[in-house]
Amino acid sequence: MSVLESADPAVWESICLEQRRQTDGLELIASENYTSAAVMEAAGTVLTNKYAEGYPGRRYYGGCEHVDAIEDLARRRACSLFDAEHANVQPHAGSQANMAVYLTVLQPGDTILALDLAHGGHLTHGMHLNFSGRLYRAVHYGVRPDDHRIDFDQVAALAREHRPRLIVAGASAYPREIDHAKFADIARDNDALLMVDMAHYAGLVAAGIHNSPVPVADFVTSTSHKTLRGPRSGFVLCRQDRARDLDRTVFPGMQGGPLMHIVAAKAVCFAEAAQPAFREYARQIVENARMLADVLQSGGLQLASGGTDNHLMLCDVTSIGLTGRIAETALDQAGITVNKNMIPFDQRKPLDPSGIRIGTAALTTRGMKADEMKRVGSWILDALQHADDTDHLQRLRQDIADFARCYPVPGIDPVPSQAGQD
Ligand code: DSN
Repeated sequence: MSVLESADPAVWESICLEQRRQTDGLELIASENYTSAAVMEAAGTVLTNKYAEGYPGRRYYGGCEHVDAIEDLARRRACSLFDAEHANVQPHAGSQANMAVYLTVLQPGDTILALDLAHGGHLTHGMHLNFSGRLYRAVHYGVRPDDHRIDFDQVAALAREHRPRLIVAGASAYPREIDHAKFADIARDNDALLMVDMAHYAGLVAAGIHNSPVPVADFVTSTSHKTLRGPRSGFVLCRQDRARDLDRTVFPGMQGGPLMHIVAAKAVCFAEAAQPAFREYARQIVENARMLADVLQSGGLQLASGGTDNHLMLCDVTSIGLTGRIAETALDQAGITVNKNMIPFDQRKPLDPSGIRIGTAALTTRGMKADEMKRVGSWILDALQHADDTDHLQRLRQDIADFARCYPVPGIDPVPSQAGQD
């Protein structure tokens, strides 16, 4: 019996059930992944006990010599991985990373120009209920109606018209490679700063598969837990001349003590992402996404932009008579986890949109390749075609669990197959 099991059986039980869900299902949420056992171990250490307000060598607490070494490692590794001059690894998550940049360079009421949430942007890119939309004047560009690619003519026209202080590139639901240099040209032409939120595709950038925003952006923000496969957290990269202002914004400007156990886990993640094996992993994510997209399109699903260049795809399930909410629920019943999502120019509402978003980073971590994607794709189609047949979805769930258990989740002992059982 574990310590937690005896100390708090209720929490323990839910963790066990979640572990089982993660091993027995097909995790296709585009922003999720499975960390390595080493990252997980670092995140669950005594470092959670330590306060370390400040920065290495300049802390407001004693006893920081070891966490200083860890934060220094994390910063150096982040800079080396992304070829950046400065890294702040203290933001607790991607939202805080974005907030740090906004508070560094913007005053309340300043204008930001960012991708519309309904076209693949993020809440922190100026959504009206989010701090970013409440503190700043957000103007949004979108994708083109014909090919669902970023409409750079519109970006340039809006920049000329509104003279934003900051242009934000990057997306949460955009299946194509983003041309950072084009954004940088528009920013330069309009005396704007450029921030790239690469949270979704940071792993692809680290592996050299997606063009890097670091050489052309004033600030690059990211999470560490999506394609980068680290702990749930965030970080910011910038040039040396912005470092002091950025650091002062993060602490004392908006956060107190950094989560040093998570900073340590980020350090581990950055080292892992610098390995040749990670480059191969990232290449496989993209290959898997292309294969899955092909299978789904062959089965009658329409994909925004007609396919994918990265780790994710946006499927219009109204093309087979469903809604995003119904599709998400049916897939969940079958043990396939996705999220409902708006598609560009969606006529439906966010809580029941026309699409679902699917990503391949997590299944690729489990060692799945193109052949497995064919199987996964046909299960997705099967579940969607039987969205109102609970018995069918339950049978699929059993087949999927038997299959999924053959692909280990890092750090979790293999679960014996339950083939033949109820
Ligand atoms: N909420 C995340 C996603 O799912 O894309 C972005 O931060």
